[in-house]
Amino acid sequence: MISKILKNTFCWLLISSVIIVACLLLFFSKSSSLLIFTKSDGTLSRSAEAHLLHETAPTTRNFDNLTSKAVSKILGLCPDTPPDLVGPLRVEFDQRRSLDKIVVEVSAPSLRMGGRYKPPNCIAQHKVAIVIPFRNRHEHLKHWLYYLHPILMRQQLDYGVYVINQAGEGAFNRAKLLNVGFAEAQKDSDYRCFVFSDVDLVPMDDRNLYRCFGNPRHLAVAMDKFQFSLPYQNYFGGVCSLSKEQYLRINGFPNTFWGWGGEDDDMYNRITFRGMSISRPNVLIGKYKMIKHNRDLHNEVNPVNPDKVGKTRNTMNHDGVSSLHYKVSSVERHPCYTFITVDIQAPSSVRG
Ligand code: UDH
Ligand code: MN
Repeated sequence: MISKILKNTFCWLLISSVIIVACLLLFFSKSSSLLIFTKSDGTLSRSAEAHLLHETAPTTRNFDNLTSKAVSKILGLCPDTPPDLVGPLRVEFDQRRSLDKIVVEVSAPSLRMGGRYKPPNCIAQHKVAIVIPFRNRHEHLKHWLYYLHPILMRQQLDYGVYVINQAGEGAFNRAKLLNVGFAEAQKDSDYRCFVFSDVDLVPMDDRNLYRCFGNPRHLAVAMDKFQFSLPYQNYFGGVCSLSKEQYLRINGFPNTFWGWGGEDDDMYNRITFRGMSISRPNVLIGKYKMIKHNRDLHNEVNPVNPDKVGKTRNTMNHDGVSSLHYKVSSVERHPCYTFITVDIQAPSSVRG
């Protein structure tokens, strides 16, 4: 009898201590995720690498299954220079593309719904949201997806593609849509870096890295439409990248530039007024092809925008991500992009 009671007590003690140990293990593994540090350019620090190595190491998982499969799960940080880049690329826009075909062509086991991707064989150093301002450019978007997904994969980024679609027929506002993309992408994941790209621009060299740097980066430095050179020294249009810290330091993009022109120059001013400079690739690596198009309806040149660029110093503190108001109409997850339709309270014409 006594031995039975002892046996039962021992069993209960054993079971409860196993549960307590399991709970403690779970608690410490969760709280240690707070130890991930990122630098101002959005990259992971070495302590984060150590942590991630630890987290993926089989030692924290099942000791019994220390098989070769488990060993292959020990991932290191991806190298600074991605090993599979090919350099110059051939980019052509003459054929019409089918989205279904693109989905098959760019598909990779690690590409998930909504256009989210992580490199399968290493831990990405760069967690990047790609934000595209959009309205009624579906043909352009297909070319962009077809070319960019393979490039971004070769660059070993942990990335997501966010197409921010302006609802309605009002005046177009590229910069406000980009602010919306910054806010919306972060609802998905803790992005550290943001690449803002026009839908009609495709890089002609995969060494042009879609990541963040010590200063805000201008990527589209040599477009075909400007004879493969900068149209002027302070140009910051087309494609750029900013870390979360850099973006917040300048209060993001302005919200008040309706119609075409000026918002990129305002960004240039914001960056220099906050004591930063522009980082750029060289003109060989920074070549871009733009899909030829006419000016869109409701995105006419706005003659008041250049005047506004003269006032950035006064406006930037109260016109930006801090004063951003919009309403999400829908969020659609497609196989290779997330499509977010937003009402940005647009006036009916660019002059308000
Ligand atoms: N965009 C849209 N829909 C629009 C307007 C703009 O999606 O209706 C987005 C798109 O991502 C585009 C970006 O905003 O790439 C910039 O607009 P844009 O391509 O019109 O600007 P860009 O400077 O062209 O390239 C200006 C008009 C050029 C007319 C040339 C006629 N030969
Ligand atoms: Mn264009």
